[in-house]
Amino acid sequence: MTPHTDRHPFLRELETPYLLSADAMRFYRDKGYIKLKDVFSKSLLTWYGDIITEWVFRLNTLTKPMEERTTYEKAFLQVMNMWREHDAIREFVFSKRLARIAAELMGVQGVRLYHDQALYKEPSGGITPWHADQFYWPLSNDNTITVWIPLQDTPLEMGPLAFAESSQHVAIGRDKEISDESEAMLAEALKQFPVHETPFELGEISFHSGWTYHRAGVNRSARPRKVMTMIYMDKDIRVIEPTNSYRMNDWKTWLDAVPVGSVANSKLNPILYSAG
Ligand SMILES: O=C(O)CCC(=O)C(=O)O
Repeated sequence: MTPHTDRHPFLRELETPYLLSADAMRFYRDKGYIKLKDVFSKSLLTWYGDIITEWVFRLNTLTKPMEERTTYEKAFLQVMNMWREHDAIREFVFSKRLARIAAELMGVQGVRLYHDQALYKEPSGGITPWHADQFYWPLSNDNTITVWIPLQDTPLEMGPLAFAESSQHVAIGRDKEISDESEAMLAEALKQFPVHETPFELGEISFHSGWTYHRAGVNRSARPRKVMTMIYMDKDIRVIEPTNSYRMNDWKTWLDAVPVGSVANSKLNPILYSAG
C-alpha cells in the first residue's frame, strides 16, 4: 500500500470551503455543468490519486482484451463505492469542500452521497457515448450532480468529459440506456446544443447535473485517463418506484433498497454536507 505521510494539510484542504461566485452558480443552472479550476492542489490529487489507482487495479474485474469488449466496456474500467474499501479514499470521497460546492450549485440545503466511482479510460479505450445519468437512478427530483475529478492533466487526446450545453432543460432521449443506438440517435438529436469539450489541467474539476448529456472521446494517449467521481443528491430526495432494470439494480445496490417513497437515507448514503 502507498506509504502514509503526514495528511494533515490535505485534511484541511478537503474540508475548507471553496469560494463559488454567483456567476458560477448562474452558469451551472443555465448550462447544466461547470468547470472549476484550482479546487485542489496538485500535491493532494497526486497523493490521493496514487491510493485510488492502487485500489482500482486491485478491485477491477474487467480484464478481457479491448477487442472482445462491448462499447460500454471499452469506455473505461469502473470501480464503485471505493470509500468503503480504504480510509484515505473515504476521506477524499467525503470531502466537505466538494459536497458544499455540489449543494450550492444545486441550491439545496445539503447533499448525500449516491455513490462514488473511479472511471479509468485505458490507452486505446473507446468513446464514452452520449448519455444522461439520471436515466439510471430511481430518485424523486432533479437535484442530482456528479463531480468529475481528473487525477492528471487531461488533454483532448485522453478523452476529457464534454457537455451538451443546456441539454438538461430538454427531455430528449430520456428513456435511452447507453448503447451504440443511443449514441447514433443522440449525436443527431444533440446537434442543437453547443458542445463544450476542453482539456482539464490537474486541479480543475467539473460538475454536471443528472439530466445534462455528456460524453468523452477515445484515449489516444499511451497513459490511462484516471478519473474519480462522486454523485451527490439532495439530502431530502426520495426513492421512487424503479421504472427500468438499471434503476431496480441501483435501488438494491446503491440505496440499500430503502422503501420506495422514503428519503434515500440508507447507511450507504451519508449526508456529506448540510448548511447550518
Ligand atoms: O469519464 C467518463 O468517460 C464518463 C463520465 C460520466 O459519464 C459521468 O461521470 O457521469
